[in-house]
Amino acid sequence: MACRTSRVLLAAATTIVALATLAAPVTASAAGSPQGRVFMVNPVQSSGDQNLTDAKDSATAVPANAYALAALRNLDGSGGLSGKWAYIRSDTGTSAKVADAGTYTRKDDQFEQVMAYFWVNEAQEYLQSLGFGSELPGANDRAQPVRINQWGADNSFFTDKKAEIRFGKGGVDDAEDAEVIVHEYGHAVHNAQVPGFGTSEEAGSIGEAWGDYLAVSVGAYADSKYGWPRKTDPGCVADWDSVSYTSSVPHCLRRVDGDKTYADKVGEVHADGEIWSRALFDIRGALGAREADRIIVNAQFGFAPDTSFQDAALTTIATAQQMYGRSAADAVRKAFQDRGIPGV
Ligand SMILES: [Ca+2]
Ligand SMILES: [Ca+2]
Ligand SMILES: [Ca+2]
Ligand SMILES: [Zn+2]
Repeated sequence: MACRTSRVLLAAATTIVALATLAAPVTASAAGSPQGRVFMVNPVQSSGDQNLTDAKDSATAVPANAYALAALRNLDGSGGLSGKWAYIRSDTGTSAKVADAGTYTRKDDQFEQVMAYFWVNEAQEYLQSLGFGSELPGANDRAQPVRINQWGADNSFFTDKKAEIRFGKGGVDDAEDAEVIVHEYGHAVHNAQVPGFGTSEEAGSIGEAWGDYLAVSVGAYADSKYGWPRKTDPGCVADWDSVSYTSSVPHCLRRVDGDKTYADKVGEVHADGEIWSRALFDIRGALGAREADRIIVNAQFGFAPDTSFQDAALTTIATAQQMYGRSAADAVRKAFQDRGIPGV
């Protein structure tokens, strides 16, 4: 199964320094991990500027203050973007060097490689911080292969055959938006939790919803941890990638705070995923990010590959009851009832 994003669907932290100028390469911090230049989730989200455009991948289309330097943790010391939770390959073009990771801009193919490494590592570190891989079972706690296709289409996907994520280029290069990166990583997490997950339309919709929700959750975690600005709605997914294929403002690939209910199902996984992702977003609103995400991820271990909304909702409610008791279970149930999920 390939789950598509883009136009169709589409640590012991060290310091972060917002760049004042483009000519300020910092390749390594004296005290710890090497530094990479990344977007603070994405440049639309961090600036609030809905008029940013791709401009054919030009470096000057995005101001220097949209970048930050952040620690690249868990590297294996090989000098490339290979580490405990991610390793990056590029089909064409030169592979990024860790020593240069603080110098790339968006016109460099290596920038997307650095973004992919940083955000996959960040996503797994977030899951680890929730207890997955220690107190709770690991959720894709392995080195995730990621491939950047320089000449590929404007499409990204996770392939369960190789358990590999591939990021396309075109429009805004997909790996310039952390929410696209983490969405795809969400599919990898699901597949690791339940091999082959997503064989029914409703299971596929849950997969798309989870990817969108994880993207929002990891972005919020990083914003908070590093003190990065967030100037767009928390419910908007892929504010930057979507500038190339949306005309209305704000630019969003999808939202996790929409009003769809079960009655709005159309039989397409990305569209119907917005029913489920809103429920996840409401659980977060009711219980807070940490408790909500521990319940949501832990419940997913119990989903059948072809689960229905009803069965998955009931499993999530039962997981909340078992982990946090009655009031948490009631909050989770209400979130699914508000979406009109039958039988909950
Ligand atoms: Ca680029
Ligand atoms: Ca794109
Ligand atoms: Ca966003
Ligand atoms: Zn997807």
